Parts: sequence; structure tokens; C-alpha cells
Amino acid sequence: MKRMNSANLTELPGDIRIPAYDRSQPAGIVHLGVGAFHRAHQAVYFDALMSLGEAGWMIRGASLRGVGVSDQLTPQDGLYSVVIRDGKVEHVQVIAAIRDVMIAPQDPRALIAALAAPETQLVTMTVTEKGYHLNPATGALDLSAAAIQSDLGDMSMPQTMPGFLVAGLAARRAADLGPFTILSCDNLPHNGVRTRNAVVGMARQADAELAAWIEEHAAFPSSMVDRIVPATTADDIASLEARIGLRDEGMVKTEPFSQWVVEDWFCGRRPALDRVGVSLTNDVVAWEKTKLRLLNGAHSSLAYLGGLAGYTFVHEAVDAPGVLDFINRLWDEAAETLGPAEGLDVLAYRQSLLERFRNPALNHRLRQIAMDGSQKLPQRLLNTIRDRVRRGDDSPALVLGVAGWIHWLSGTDDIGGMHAIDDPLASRFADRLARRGSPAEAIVQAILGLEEMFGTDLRANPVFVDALVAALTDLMNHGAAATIRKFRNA
Ligand code: NAI
Ligand code: CS2
Repeated sequence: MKRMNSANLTELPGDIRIPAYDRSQPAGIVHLGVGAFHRAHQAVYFDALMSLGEAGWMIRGASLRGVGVSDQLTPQDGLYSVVIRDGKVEHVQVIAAIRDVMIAPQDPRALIAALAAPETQLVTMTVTEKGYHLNPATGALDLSAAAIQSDLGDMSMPQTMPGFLVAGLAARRAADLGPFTILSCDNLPHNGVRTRNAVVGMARQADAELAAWIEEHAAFPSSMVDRIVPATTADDIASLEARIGLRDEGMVKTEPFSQWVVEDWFCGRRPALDRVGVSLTNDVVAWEKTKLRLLNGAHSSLAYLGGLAGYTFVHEAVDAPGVLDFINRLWDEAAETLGPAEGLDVLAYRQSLLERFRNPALNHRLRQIAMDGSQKLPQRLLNTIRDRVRRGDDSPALVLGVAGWIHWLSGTDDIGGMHAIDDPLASRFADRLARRGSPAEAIVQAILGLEEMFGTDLRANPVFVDALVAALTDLMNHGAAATIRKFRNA
């Protein structure tokens, strides 16, 4: 079957929307990490913006890791489909905003040149939480990270996101160009601040004057991003091929819902994203905290507890016995830590989350969400618990979510299944779990000793530690399904 490309778009079925804008217009954007989420979220917004005639927002993609995405998109001239499924009908749209995908490990200088190009106004990124090389507990750059150390050893051949951004900004400064706006689209709290920590922290190690220039002139807006985008499977590609008559290996599947709240802080050209439904505001924090603590806190708790109980997908786990009561208790606990977000009705938001989680057409794998727990739990569960500890409140549901993650680290689920632990700190867990005995208290003490994830405060709180030990003991003795059912009508 022919691969989709710019020559055969006209062969697509008539009901599929094809972009009509001139793709040779300037590429004002470089995006780092052209994963499924970028293709279903930011690229869709910029595609819509150019369809409205707002020119200059084509995207030059870059993978810092490997050739996969380039193999998916380059043979297709950067074109791909977004398949939107709501559980009843399926809608396909072709996105034309990505011009090309650079493979940075093969040609780092090409990416540095793209970052230094005068037309580049905005750098966006979805490099996953671990791509920032930050201490998850403090948000500071981890200068001891091997990849960061390697970049500091030769800044002309970077391999990390901070390394490439520092190299690109240095090239712009040397060419007497202004900097670009750096817009993180990852699920991190204050993601603009954390990106600035990473970039300025790296620059300070290499060139203090450059670091000062970046601090003074570059913009690092924070943003809250939301669209559920499960990893694409071979079946997804085959099903689309049967529908459109062309093979699209860059396709992504997602839900109808999409939201982007961006801090209105740009140092160069400012894309009129408000024209395509993006909220440009100076109050991202309230939205970001709500989303990370309600959607992502429930997601991660479901991933571990539902995974331990033997479920595969979010939509299966969310309606398992007792899970709804558990999630509602977790949301009650989290909601008490949230401030008001303009225009947000938290109860309506919670109901919409349940509907989104129940979408059976996404087949969102719990194991995908379970990845990188050390990088996710601080902002999804631990900070919420901290806020509640400060108020003198207990958090049985949130603590069970953390206990679920700890029990997940055993590598076995409650029905005899085995799973790998996909996490940048996996080796540190194995060492700790192996060194200590099996009693829940020993495991909890070993894991809470991971300061880069837990800091030092939580292990010093006996109420929290005792609650965590009790929750883990329940999971070890009764399993996740029975432990969750305790929340029934609680
Ligand atoms: P993906 O697996 O499709 O893409 C991940 C991208 O990150 C790839 O381009 C990969 O090369 C890059 N990457 C991974 N580790 C890296 C590192 N250490 N340094 C530099 N680049 C690295 O995942 P997807 O679905 O695109 O998600 C990516 C991020 O987007 C998530 O981690 C999250 O922060 C954010 N996000 C994802 C949503 C989703 O539902 N998939 C929704 C909201 C946010
Ligand atoms: C998920 C998120 O994989 C995960 O960790 O919780 O990617 C989630 O799908 C998005 O944040 C939804 O906006």
C-alpha cells in the first residue's frame, strides 16, 4: 500500500479535511520531541492557525533520541493523520504543519542551525518529564546526570534538550539575533520555570555572560497542556489504512477534547493562538495544578492499582468495583488543595474527566501511564499530600496511589503477571528493594530514602509513613482490587 505523501493527498476520501495553506511558508517553530502528543496537540493548533491565514508557523521537528519518528514522517513529507475517536464515531484530519524531522544524534549541527535561524521565533518541546534532567523533588538541573556532564564537556555536540537550547541561543547571540521563546509542553508543574532552570543552569556552567543574556532576554512561558493521546499501535495504522486507502505510519489517535493554557510571555513574534481556542493568560498555575492533580493524579493511581489488579486499559479499570469511589475520594482530597481557576467548575471538570477516561475507543494502556513514575508522582500525588499534611489532613486515597506505585515496583501484579519497570531511576529502586527485607515498613523506608524523588520531609512525617506502610501492607496482603473496594461508599 502507498504511503501518504504530498503527491497523493487528493486520493483521500472526500470527507477527510486536507490543509490548503502554503507549506513553503517560513518555519517559525522548532519542536523538540515529535512524539504522539505533539502531533495531536501543538501541531494541530498551529495547523489551524495557518489555515486561518496566520503565516510563518510551520514546524521543524527534531528528535533527540533516534530515527523512529523521522521514519514515520519523512517518507510522508511530514504529513500525518489525527484520528479522533469519541467511542461512537471517528473523525480523521490530515495535519500539514510539520515540515521535516531532524535526527539530532546524526547531525546535531543541523538542529543548532535551525535553532539559530532568523525565522525561528518559538521553540516548543515534549521531551517527557525525564528529558529536562531535573531533580524531580526540587526542579533543579541535575548537573551530575551523565548526559548533562557529557554536554558540558563539549557544548558543540550536545545531546540533551538543555544542551541544544544553550547551543542554539549561543549561536543566536553570536549572530546578534535575539533569543527565541521557549515553550514547554510537558506535564511538569511550572514547566516554563523548570525549563528556565535547566537552560540557565546549563548555560551558567559554560558561559556566565550567555546565561545572563538568556535570563534577561529569553522568554520561558509556562503552559498547561491536555489531550489524551495513547501510543499508536500497528492495529491503529492498519485500521486507518483500510479507511483512507493510504498507509500513514505517522498517524496518531486521540479524543475530541483538547486544551492549552499558555502564559502570555513571548520575546519575539507572538502566535495568535487565541484565534484557535488556546487560552493566553497570566494565570496558568491554577489550571496546571488542577489538571496535574486531578487528571494525572487519577491516571497514575489507576495505572498502578488497576495494573496490579490485572486491567490493561484505563476505560476498563475506571469502572471496576470500588474504583469510582476511590477516584472520587482522591479527587475530594486533591480538590481541597486547589485554588480557584477562572472559569473552572471543578465538579463539572471531574465529570468530564470520567467521561474521557471511559472512552473505550482510545485503548489507553495503563502501562504507558505507569512509565517514569519517579518523574511523575511528585507533581501528581506527593505535592498534593504535602499540602494536606500542612493542613493537618490525612490522604488515604492519595497515599494508596503512592503505595500502588511502590508495590508496582515489585515487578509482579496480583494475578501472577510480570512487568518491567520503565523508569530513569529503575536501577536505584532495584538496589533498594533488593537490599531491604520484604516487610512493608522496610520497603517504605528504602523507597522514601530516594531524596531526588521524595525530598527529605515526607520520610520525617510519621503520620504519612505509617499511612503508607498500612496501605502497602493492605496491597501485599489483600491485593489491589480488595483494597480499592474498601473505599466503597466511604
Ligand atoms: P512519545 O513516546 O510519543 O514521545 C516522547 C518524545 O520524547 C519522543 O520524541 C522522544 O524522542 C522524546 N524523549 C524521550 N525521552 C527523552 C529525553 N530524555 N530527551 C529528549 N527527548 C526525549 O510520548 P508522547 O505521548 O508524545 O508524550 C510526550 C510528553 O508529552 C509526555 O511525557 C508528557 O509530558 C506530554 N503529554 C503527553 C500527553 C499524552 O496523552 N500522551 C498529554 C499531555 C502531555
Ligand atoms: C498520562 C498523560 O501517560 C501519562 O502519564 O497521564 O500523558 C495524560 O494522558 C495526559 O496528561 C492527558 O492530558
